[in-house]
Amino acid sequence: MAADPVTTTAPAPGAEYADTASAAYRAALQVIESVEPRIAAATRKELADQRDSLKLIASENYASPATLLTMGTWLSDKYAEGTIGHRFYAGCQNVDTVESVAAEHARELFGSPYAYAQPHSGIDANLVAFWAILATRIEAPELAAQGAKHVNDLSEADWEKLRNKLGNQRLLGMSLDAGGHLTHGFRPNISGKMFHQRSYGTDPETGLLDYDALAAAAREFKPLIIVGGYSAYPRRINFAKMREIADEVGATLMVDMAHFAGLVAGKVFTGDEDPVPHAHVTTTTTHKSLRGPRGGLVLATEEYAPAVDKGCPMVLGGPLSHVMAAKAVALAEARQPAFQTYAQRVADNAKALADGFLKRGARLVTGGTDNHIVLLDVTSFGLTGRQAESALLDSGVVTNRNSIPADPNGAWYTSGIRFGTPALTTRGFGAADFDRVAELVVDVLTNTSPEGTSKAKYKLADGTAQRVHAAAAELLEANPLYPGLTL
Ligand code: DSN
Repeated sequence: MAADPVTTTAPAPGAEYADTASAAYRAALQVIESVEPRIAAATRKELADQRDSLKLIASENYASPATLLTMGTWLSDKYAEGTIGHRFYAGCQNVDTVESVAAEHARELFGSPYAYAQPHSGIDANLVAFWAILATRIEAPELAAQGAKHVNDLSEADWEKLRNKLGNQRLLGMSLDAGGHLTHGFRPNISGKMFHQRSYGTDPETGLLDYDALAAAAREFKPLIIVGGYSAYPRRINFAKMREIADEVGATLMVDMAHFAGLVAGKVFTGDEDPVPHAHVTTTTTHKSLRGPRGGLVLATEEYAPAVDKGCPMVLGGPLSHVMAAKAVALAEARQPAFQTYAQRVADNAKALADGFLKRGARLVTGGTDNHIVLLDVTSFGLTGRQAESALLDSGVVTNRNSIPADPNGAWYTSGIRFGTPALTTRGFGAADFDRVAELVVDVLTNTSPEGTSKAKYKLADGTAQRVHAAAAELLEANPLYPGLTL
């Protein structure tokens, strides 16, 4: 295997590798074209668009050709509900191999006693975790108390009692506007409906996670589950401290590391900042900073592993065996030393981007970053997040709008733009490039003005989009995506 097939932080892939991948994609596109040319065209166009834009969405990345190619096979055609060696269908011996290899790489990479590679996404991984915690903490003791082995052994009355118990548990998670995820107890999401939920947030002055307020909320609310982790918080978290709080109130600590799994895998977050040794259950996606295929993973202690292992068909549909295979390939890549170099560069580049904004007078939530996220408060430019996001897109800068703490514009229009460095770091961008990105973003935003009282409409000063597109093109050409890959 080439040391690092995507990033230029490691020896670039040899021409042979690029030629082989090019031939594979050309052949695949020809086959697709013969059935539905519009899909072949959209697939080609997507590569061109991704090559030609500054991808700064914090949750996106570029997977290696090996990872991508692994998904296009007949492994997709096999049903394999159940778990390794215990399936509801015959003929799953090769899927067993695939899932075992993916789980083995995940266990080794993250130092976890158990890994579950089946979740199709991060939300699925969180649902598996929730139900595994409920099964372990609520259902199993109730069955034992009734002398039953299985829920089907319960009388109707005891079953009703158990269902009421399962449906009346408490969850404490980070609020959406402080950077938490929808599945951390946001009321419109299933997590806010299946649990009595309460949120913890950040200090209004510093924007930093307030551990004392979190401990006070945990003591008062006594949740079954405390969820750690975030989608839009630009700082590291002390998971040892979170575990102490969870232990004090008898809660299970579940950490959703979807965003920063690459920084954990790459040993940028170690000790108290590595959630895996501290959490009872850790969930992640595989496609963000971890740079794998779209999908999820659950890691767990031995106590929770048996319940997590029942994720399919309890919560999940049949596993996507072709994607589990790609997870195995991407996790094997993440175990290479080059991935640690990559992960450190992701964090260094975020700092360079934040410094680039600060020196140009922009306001950042928490005043900076120490992970892969930079959250820019665009009210300082007189804009909503929606206006800023659109003006940046017109200029070839792809981001997403995001709420900021106590957001005056609500969750739809928002007041923030979230930036992330994983994708452009994969292309080879360094600190100087990210400083230039900050300059281009500030150029766009200072040349954008709201139209009337609309929170969506805006006007971009003449020539801005063209100027920024041209400058971005120089950066992108110097750091090509999939160098040598031609379709
Ligand atoms: N969509 C992911 C993100 O952008 O952070 C979370 O689900």
